[in-house]
Amino acid sequence: MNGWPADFAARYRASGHWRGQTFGALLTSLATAYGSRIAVVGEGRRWTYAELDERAHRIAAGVLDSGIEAGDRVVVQLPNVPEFLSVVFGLWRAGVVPVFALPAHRESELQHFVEHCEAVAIITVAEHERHDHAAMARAIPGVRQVFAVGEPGFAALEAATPRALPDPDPSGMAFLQLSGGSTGLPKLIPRTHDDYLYSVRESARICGLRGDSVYLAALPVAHNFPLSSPGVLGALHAGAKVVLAPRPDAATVFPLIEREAVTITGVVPPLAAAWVQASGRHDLSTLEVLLVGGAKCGRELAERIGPALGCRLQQVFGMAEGLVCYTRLDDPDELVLSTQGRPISSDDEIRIVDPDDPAATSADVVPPGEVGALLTRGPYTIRGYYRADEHNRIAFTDDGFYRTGDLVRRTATGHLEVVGRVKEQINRGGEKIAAEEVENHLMAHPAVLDAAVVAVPDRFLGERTCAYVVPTDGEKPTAAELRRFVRERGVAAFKVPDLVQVVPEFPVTGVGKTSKRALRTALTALAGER
Ligand code: AMP
Ligand code: DBH
Repeated sequence: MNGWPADFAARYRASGHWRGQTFGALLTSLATAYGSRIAVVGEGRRWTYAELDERAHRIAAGVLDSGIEAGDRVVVQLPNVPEFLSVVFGLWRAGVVPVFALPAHRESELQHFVEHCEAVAIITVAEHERHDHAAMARAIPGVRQVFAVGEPGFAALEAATPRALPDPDPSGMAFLQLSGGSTGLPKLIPRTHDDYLYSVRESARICGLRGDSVYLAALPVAHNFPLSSPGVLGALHAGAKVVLAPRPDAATVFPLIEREAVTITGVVPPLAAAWVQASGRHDLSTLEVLLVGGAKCGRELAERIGPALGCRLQQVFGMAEGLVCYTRLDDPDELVLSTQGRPISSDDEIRIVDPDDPAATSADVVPPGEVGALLTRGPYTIRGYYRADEHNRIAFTDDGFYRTGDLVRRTATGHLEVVGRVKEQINRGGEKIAAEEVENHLMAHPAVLDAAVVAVPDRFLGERTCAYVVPTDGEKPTAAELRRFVRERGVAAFKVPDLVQVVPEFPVTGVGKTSKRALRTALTALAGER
């Protein structure tokens, strides 16, 4: 199912990338090696590797005792709490497949995840940021069970008696990660123990993680970046300490960096800018590396990070579908400031192809140094989304390359510079929004005839969303009403359009399609006037 062809799989095994180890087995060996070391700090609690190991054993048993079976899917919507780790390792040990929802997701997204993978349960938190997650989860149709951290049902999972469990297949689906997507609803990304562990292991090495490193998760930990680049998993792999920050703002994070002697963390560019602004009041001298990624880190910001925060900048360009690029810690400054890094693996295959042809094949490469659309294939890049045959025919080439939708240029050193994108997605400070998903919500409004959602340049976030709306003949809807309408349909707050423009009609392209390029140009002109 959606797997790598046998000859590729054999090659990745032969080169030692895929080692046949599961995450559950990894935790067992970590607990054996570093039992009494602190593994995770969060919410005032500190668990050693031995404790995390035991909690994961209990949760694995508790989940199976509750009737959930190996192979079942369970949506996990947890904020940055230590239970994220005990739950996810517990599910992995039980052979149950976690689906990583973000804390910002609401009814519409959760329902889609549950339906799409026929999830049997949701593991969430009773309340977070004044939102009743447990009630939200219980209202999702088709969910048999909801376990919420802070409620007795979850405590029962944690109190189960550990027992020996068969180790799941390391080459099978370990979890479903989310894609920001560019069409309709978010796609689900099937990752295996073998492929993900390879990217985690190499990320830990490339980011210089050691046993005495302290990794701080500032972004929501279920996101691929703080989970695996090198993330909490990379930190644990190295026997380091993980610190979970409840929120990413400087006022929350800086005291934690000081108190826990944090050495490495990762942020999106707007957060990096906010941290640079706020620096000076706290002792951040333990910080060695700041990873910046998720959206393009401009040169100006890149130059300010080292001096302001007293650490080395490491740019990261990654995607939940697989490919992750890093600038290396010993790269010349010029490359660190001006590129988004080079791939983890020498087996990551990169093709930069004709950007004007959405059906360009891996053979349609542009001349060296020119901008093109990035295609990639490799030992930790999926060959297809989960249960999405139709979309996969567009999103992957016949020979298995993933069409990232990103526009890049490659330097002679093999580093990639991200210069834009061809996919219909808005990158709102690292939060990805599929234009079509928001358009569909708007079109559900009775006064909306047509909608087109595009990115508008923003000084702080890089991009914000603007929804152009053509009304039906009746009364014109107001911008405020449409924004409220989208919010009330139960979507993540970051997807609610920042701007709404009601217009009589859309500009069209030569073939009669809505010209999003013309809409964007109009907006850029508008932004220039303000
Ligand atoms: P997703 O597929 O939702 O995991 O989002 C991955 C996408 O985020 C990439 O395809 C890029 O469009 C974007 N992205 C991630 N890191 C960077 C970066 N450092 N610079 C520019 N874009 C990035
Ligand atoms: O944006 C991303 O999805 C991302 C950014 C940095 C990512 O998935 C990653 C590193 O692994």
